Amino acid sequence: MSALLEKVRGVVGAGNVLADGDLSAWEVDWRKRFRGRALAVVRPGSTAEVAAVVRLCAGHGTSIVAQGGNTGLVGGSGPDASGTQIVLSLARLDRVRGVDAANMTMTVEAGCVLQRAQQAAAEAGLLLALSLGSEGTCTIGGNLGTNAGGTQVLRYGNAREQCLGLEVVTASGDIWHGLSGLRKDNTGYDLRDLMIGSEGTLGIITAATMKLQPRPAALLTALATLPTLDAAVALLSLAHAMLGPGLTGFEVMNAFSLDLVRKRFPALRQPLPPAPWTVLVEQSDAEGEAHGAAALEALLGAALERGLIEDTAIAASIEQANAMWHLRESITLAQAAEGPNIKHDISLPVSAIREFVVTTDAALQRALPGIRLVNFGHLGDGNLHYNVQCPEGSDAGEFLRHENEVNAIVYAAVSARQGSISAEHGIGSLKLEAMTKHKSPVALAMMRAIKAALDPSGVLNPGRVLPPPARQ
Ligand code: FAD
Ligand code: 2HG
Ligand code: ZN
Repeated sequence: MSALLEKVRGVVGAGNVLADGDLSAWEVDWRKRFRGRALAVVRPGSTAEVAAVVRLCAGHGTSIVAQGGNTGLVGGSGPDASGTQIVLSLARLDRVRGVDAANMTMTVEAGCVLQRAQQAAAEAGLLLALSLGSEGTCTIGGNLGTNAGGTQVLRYGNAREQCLGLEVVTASGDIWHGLSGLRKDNTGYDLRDLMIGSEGTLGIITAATMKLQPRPAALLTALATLPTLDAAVALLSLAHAMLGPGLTGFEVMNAFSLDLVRKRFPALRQPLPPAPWTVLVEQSDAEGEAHGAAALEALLGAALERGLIEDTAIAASIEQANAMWHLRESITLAQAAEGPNIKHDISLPVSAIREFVVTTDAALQRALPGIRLVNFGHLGDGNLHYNVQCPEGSDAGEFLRHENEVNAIVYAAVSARQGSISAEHGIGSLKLEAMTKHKSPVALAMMRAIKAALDPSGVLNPGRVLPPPARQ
């Protein structure tokens, strides 16, 4: 038994240091693409315990991987294969510390599951406007660690925009008490924004103060089918013009995304017939159901008149709205059921998306005939999940040997259009190579300088986010 673990047991209690048995829930990522081995999984119960564990690990030169719900999609939340790293699970820091209704904020511990935080805000009559398909499992700490996006970004912004303050344990085991609920604070460098999106490499978030929003009086949801992606982009412009800030969701799905859902989840009813593209529009209305329905109907009517859409279905109940969202959120699960695949979480100027898709689809088909594109995502944010599944009937696992070739085609096309190779999921281990190729040397050098200043011994999630300089 290592001397370090003995000391860590003294801090968090023996029952909260898991070193034997099956640790795969912490060691294997959600997609089962990354399988590491941990020295132990440590589950502190307070910020002071997190700080004490970090101090002990730093003293022993043992590195730490912070973990929330382990739903990350880029291989950043589990240990490497060395068997020497501690997985620091924040799961026991799961309290809602408080809601300040007048300030429209809530303070939540890092391990609080997003859905529970949303519920606590709702109980106070307010809205925590962060929403992801993984919200029943992912945590506030992971959301901020990855600067998660999700389905309401076009109206409320991503996790960064929703966070006002943080409490963080630094690499040396100090506690930064930055839980401010202030909307204005220009006192020097923004440490909060540095921590958000740093994927556990600069500090361990133990709590956050999040902005809350007024709850809309009504939520209206509709699906529409479209002949082309051009039409979807035109519908987005029309929706901005006609719904203004009421437009809170605009998701796009290509035909194959929904085919896969039909194949893998035949019990899910699809209200509209198959079409080249389907869009899900969500409108939040401050004035109520009737006003909202009239606005959404006016939008869809105008779109029909202009020939942008072919068919529509407006949800007549909350159950129908949930079923529409469920279809959209099932694409990732249907893809996982179909077998290993190559994911791309890219963003582009909305104006460049159609041309990108037409050109890149063709380039991929030339390189690997028969590949199937599961192309869906947050069109309102210019963010596509441009995922590649192997040709029908071929071996999905074996197909992954083409990953570098596929990535080279997709990322070159993204970079040529000033896009991003990671819109919302982060870099983790999965995109280190792409960081080297597509992030400028100046940006990488500044990032390395920040890492060296805040974590000089490389204790926090080493090897993630930043490719080693030699790989440049
Ligand atoms: P983890 O997976 O545990 O960790 C993710 C990263 O954050 C790791 O690098 C980890 O070290 C770091 N981290 C975790 N906790 C802390 C902490 N307390 N302090 C510092 N660093 C920390 N993502 C989106 O952006 N938008 C989506 O729409 C979306 N939908 C998804 C749907 C499904 C079905 C799945 C499986 C995933 C989806 N994701 C989405 C990805 C994932 O859910 C998000 O990245 C989420 O924010 C991760 O939260 P987590 O608690 O699971 O973090
Ligand atoms: C979503 O938008 C998630 O559903 C997951 O970001 C995307 O599976 C994916 O590639
Ligand atoms: Zn997404």
